[in-house]
Amino acid sequence: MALQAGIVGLPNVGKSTLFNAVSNSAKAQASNYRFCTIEPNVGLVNVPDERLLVLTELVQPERIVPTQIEIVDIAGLVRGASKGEGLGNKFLANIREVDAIIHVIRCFEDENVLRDEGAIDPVSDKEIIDTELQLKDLDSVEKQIQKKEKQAKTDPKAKVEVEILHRCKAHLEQGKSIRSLDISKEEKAVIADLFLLTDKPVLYVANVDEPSMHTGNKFSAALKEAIKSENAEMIVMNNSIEAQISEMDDPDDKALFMDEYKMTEPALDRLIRSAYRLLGLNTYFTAGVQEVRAWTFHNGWKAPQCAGVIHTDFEKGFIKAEVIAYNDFVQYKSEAGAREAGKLRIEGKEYPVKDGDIMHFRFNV
Ligand SMILES: Nc1nc2c(ncn2[C@@H]2O[C@H](COP(=O)(O)OP(=O)(O)O)[C@@H](O)[C@H]2O)c(=O)[nH]1
Ligand SMILES: [Mg+2]
Repeated sequence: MALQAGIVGLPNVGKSTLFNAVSNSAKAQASNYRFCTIEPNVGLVNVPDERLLVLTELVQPERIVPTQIEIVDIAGLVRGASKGEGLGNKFLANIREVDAIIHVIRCFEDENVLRDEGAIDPVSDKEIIDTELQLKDLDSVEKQIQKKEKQAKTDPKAKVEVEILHRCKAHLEQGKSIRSLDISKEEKAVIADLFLLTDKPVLYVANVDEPSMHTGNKFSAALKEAIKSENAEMIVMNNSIEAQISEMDDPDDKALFMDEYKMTEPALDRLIRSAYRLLGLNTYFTAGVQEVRAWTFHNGWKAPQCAGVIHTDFEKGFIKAEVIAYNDFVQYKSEAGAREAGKLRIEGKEYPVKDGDIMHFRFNV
């Protein structure tokens, strides 16, 4: 059910270090929350949300349940992967399964950490990975063109599809990713079942050395410049420090350590929140004395569909929803307080749920 973000990048850029940080921090939370390592390289991690803490203060529930996403460590992408280098095809298949990509790029110098690609060069590193993914997509698109061209002789719909596929092909051949192709929603449906790798939303992690973790460095600056036109987010962080933080069990030690590095929160939290947004996800809450809980829904979902996240019966038997905006709940301190202030709204089937809404569903069974 949880959506997946896959960590990709060249070897020795800090992917596994990042994954370990994710997985350690998830384990640390495990006493309170659900956590499982689904496979050695897949971890389910809580989405950090301040609002959950605020609601907990107000409601004093027995239990707090955050919402989660899955993070996958996808190793083995190297130059030539699209031609099968370094088990390339297997790893590209793994990327096909994820919903979003976290692209880690080395922006630190360290002679002790091996590197095949010469001097540190984040822009060229990014291009190597992009090229492999684009070549693989080109493969998929060309195969599809062959298939559709036969149909196009008799089927006008297939003819239109072939035209769209040719636009994709030309775009990829120019060394561009499908996510930057100017294409309408309807046209996009034609290529949806190809699960093109370069169509997936991407988030860049500039893995910098410790002195640059707050400011970035010349490498991360170059990367930022290179992705300017992509409208993509870039997070500057030091994956080694994150891994160290995640290994600390004692909260006081952790606070002291972070203080020393002038950090107000682990950069990992920022990363997970960004990945969550990248996946197009929002959160609504249920807030009762038994449980304060965060639930994930997709941008644009209406009340019944959101109710279905809790249970399919909630969606099928949906009658109405009682809704309190997060800020109102906080201002009036409780459901009763918000109700008295006239801030509890009754909403029907057409209500588009907003991020932060506190929901109470009424339904028939
Ligand atoms: N100096 C430095 N070394 C790092 C950093 N992040 C990771 N490393 C080291 O780089 C090596 C490769 O890291 P790893 O996470 O295994 O890379 P992967 O191949 O991308 O999974 C390990 O020895 C890490 O300790 C960093 O931010 N700075
Ligand atoms: Mg690794």
